[in-house]
Amino acid sequence: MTIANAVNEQRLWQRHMDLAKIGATAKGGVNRQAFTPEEAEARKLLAGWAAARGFSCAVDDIGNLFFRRAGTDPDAAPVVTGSHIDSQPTGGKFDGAYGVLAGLEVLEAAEDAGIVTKRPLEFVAWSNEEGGRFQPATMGSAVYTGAMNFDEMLAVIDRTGAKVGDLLPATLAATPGAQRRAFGTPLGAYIEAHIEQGPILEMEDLTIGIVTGIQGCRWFAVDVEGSEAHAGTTPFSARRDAFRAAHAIVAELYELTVDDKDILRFTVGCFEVAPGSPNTVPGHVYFTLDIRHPDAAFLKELGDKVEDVCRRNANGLKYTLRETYNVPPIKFDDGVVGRIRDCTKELKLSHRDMISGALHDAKYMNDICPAGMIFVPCEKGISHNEVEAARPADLAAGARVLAEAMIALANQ
Ligand code: HGY
Ligand code: MN
Ligand code: MN
Repeated sequence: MTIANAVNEQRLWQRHMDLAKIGATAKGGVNRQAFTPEEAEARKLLAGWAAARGFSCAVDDIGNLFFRRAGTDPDAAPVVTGSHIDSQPTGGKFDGAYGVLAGLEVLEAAEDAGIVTKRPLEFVAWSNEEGGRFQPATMGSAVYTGAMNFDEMLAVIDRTGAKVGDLLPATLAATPGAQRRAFGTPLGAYIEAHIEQGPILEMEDLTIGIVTGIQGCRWFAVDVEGSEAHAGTTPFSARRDAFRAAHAIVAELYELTVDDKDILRFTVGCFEVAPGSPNTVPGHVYFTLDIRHPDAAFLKELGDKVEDVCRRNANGLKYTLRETYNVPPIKFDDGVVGRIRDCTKELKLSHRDMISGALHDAKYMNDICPAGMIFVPCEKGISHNEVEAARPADLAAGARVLAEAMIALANQ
């Protein structure tokens, strides 16, 4: 039996439905943000499934959670797949969950088919991939490779002041039997499966996206300090209106980011006005910027203009600008990408090459080992939304490509 034949579509689908019960929202999505009790619960469920098949479990100090099926050479670096089980506040059932559960399916299919590999096979759930609550995103994978500093990440706080370092013990306690793994433990290769999160595969009626790279991304957080004042009595000349300044900054950035080709992405995802009373001139505004483009030079030039835009529009008010995330575009390993393409062709699945608009932990793995990604379609390309949907057959097709590619790499 080939591993592709052993991939079980129904089992893979049911695992998604079961995992999505943890943090389920009324609109059919999930709210399972990083380092919450819900995410810890999801870790336990995953660990139970893996233990039932005899896979060993390891965790590192930031909570990256690894499951291993042994190979014949215990000293060989594993072939690893995975993604994340944390979600956006209004997330879907598939973003991240698919990559983790496809990994579990590959290891289970290898068991079912009695396949022996030289290298161990592993799947991993990376910590805090989304970054919606704690910035930066892809925190777990970036700390693992050394691209981000562990101690600095422990000090990161959310908008309520909750600190990563204070929440980590509860996350780690979800898998008490796990071995401790050191950051940077070598990987032989890494392939991540993910829903596309965009409309191209569905529009072109294709099953597999062979991901050749990821576009670049820069995040900024801006605080503007004004003074509260009475909305009825304070003349404009006497106001220090934090909203008016923040609005001017954002308005100029929207103008700067007009792109006829619709390649550039620009998002103001958070915008908090304080104290939030109709009849008080706002004394403080906090907002975030997410800017993305596949061209490194373009992204650098545009991102570097943000400081100037803030200064010119702050209207004399004090502001602070912090860059919270800076990820240049990357290209995946030709060998891994070629392997994924070959396996897709052997399985006679329709496909195309594409670059990823979204970020993924595979970006950081690409820095330390040969890496690549597999995309499958999602309905109407909708993601970071509770209605996010994908078809069981497409999820299984992606898992089959992943399984064949991993087995091939695990015998190298
Ligand atoms: O932001 C991203 O692209 C990813 O979904 N975390
Ligand atoms: Mn994701
Ligand atoms: Mn996401």
